[in-house]
Amino acid sequence: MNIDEKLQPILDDVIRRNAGEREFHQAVEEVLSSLGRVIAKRPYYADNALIERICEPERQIIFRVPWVDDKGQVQINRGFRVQFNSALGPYKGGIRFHPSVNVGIIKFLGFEQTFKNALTGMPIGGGKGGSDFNPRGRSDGEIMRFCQSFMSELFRHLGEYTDVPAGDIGVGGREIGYMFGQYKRLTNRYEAGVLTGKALFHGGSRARKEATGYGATYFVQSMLQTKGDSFDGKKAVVSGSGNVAIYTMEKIIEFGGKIMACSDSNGYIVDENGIDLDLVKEIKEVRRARISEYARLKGTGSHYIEGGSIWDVPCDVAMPSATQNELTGKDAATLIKNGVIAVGEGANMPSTPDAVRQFLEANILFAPGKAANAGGVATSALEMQQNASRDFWSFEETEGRLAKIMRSIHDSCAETAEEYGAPGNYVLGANIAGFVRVAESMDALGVI
Ligand code: NDP
Ligand code: 2IT
Repeated sequence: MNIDEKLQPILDDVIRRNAGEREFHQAVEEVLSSLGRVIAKRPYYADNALIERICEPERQIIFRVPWVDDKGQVQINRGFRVQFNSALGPYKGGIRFHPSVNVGIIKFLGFEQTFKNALTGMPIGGGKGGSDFNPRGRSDGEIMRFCQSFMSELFRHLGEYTDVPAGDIGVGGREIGYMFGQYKRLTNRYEAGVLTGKALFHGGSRARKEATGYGATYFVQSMLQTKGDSFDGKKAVVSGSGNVAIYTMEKIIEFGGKIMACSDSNGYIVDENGIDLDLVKEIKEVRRARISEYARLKGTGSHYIEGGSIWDVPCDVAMPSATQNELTGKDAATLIKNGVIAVGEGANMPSTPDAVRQFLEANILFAPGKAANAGGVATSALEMQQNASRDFWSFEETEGRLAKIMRSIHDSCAETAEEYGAPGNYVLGANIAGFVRVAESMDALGVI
């Protein structure tokens, strides 16, 4: 990726001051690579260290999370919350529980979240949190005690007008419930707007669970429509089999597509008859088991491949929906060779820079995560709106709003790309449109 000579020193500084934070460097480099055209047109954006300030989190919190496992042993994990930018609203972004979590990963996610949230057009700033806790194989009691300990420190940094977490990898409705329960005990406030992704009876929003996957599918549908095309009859491959992947598959099937494969971190399954989503839901949402179970239970027409790359499975549409850097340059070359026409990132930064470059050079319709997966956080903002007004909307009402928001994000990325001389480049469009909104807001707030 080429970077403007005025922006290179900013990137050099970020790399120097955040040593070893590889994913954070990658996310900053990707955004800065898009901004050369903006400062050429509007040089004042490079004044007053505005871009440097946007690359520096407002606040970073790191804390000890002690808890007792089922054997009575004391365990220690590390908790994080990076409150990245509150120019547009309270910090907003998910919490990730995964053994790989470190400060660099949370910072990359918080940085991406800032622009993503700006793209939604809703009043939310950017933040992200998590822990290196590994939920795999832990009992329900252990998960609850961990969530309670995590919230026992985090609660003092949150609030419906301050910072509003939600789920991410390893954090779903169950974990949000335990964290909300502990927050409520510690504060003696039924402050529903402090967390999103809650159960309906705690003030959760209908369609929040489905929102990220549905939203990503709406975004890809809008891209296909620009070419007079649709999902109908298309073969799709969706990596992962968690929250985002499951509801991406559900919407693609509703739109007439066929899912060829999905995965977890151990391997992937292929089903020539199209993935049976009810079975995937049973395995993942109910039994919390491995995806390899699918081939065992389903039998004919399906098989499981341990390890390997899911991107070897030929498809028209690829939706990486598991984790960062899961789709490499080699995978992109395979997908292009096999005739892929559209790629939509359900996960955050799932394609490596080399993969993104190849997709753009091959003129593949490519939707970057900060635009394509913004439906989750946008629906979180709708949940906050319902909590603030003590209202509950129907599924249809909420999904209708989500669909409109995704259309508007698509159009603003497409129009921005066009305005800056790169029609069809949604990466540039998303980075510039998100940046301009954050920059304008920060500038108007004085030196903050
Ligand atoms: P889940 O925990 O529900 O599912 C994650 C899925 O990805 C699982 O199948 C998991 O497999 C797989 N996975 C996780 N880590 C790895 C890894 N290191 N290598 C290979 N596979 C892996 O998480 P979500 O579906 O919520 O999140 C998926 C992605 O979407 C993340 O990038 C997240 O940041 C992003 N996202 C999530 C949103 C949300 O609302 N939940 C909103 C926007 C983006 P296994 O079970 O084996 O670990
Ligand atoms: O990456 C993301 O956008 C999320 N994990 C959802 C954040 C949210 O606050 O709903």
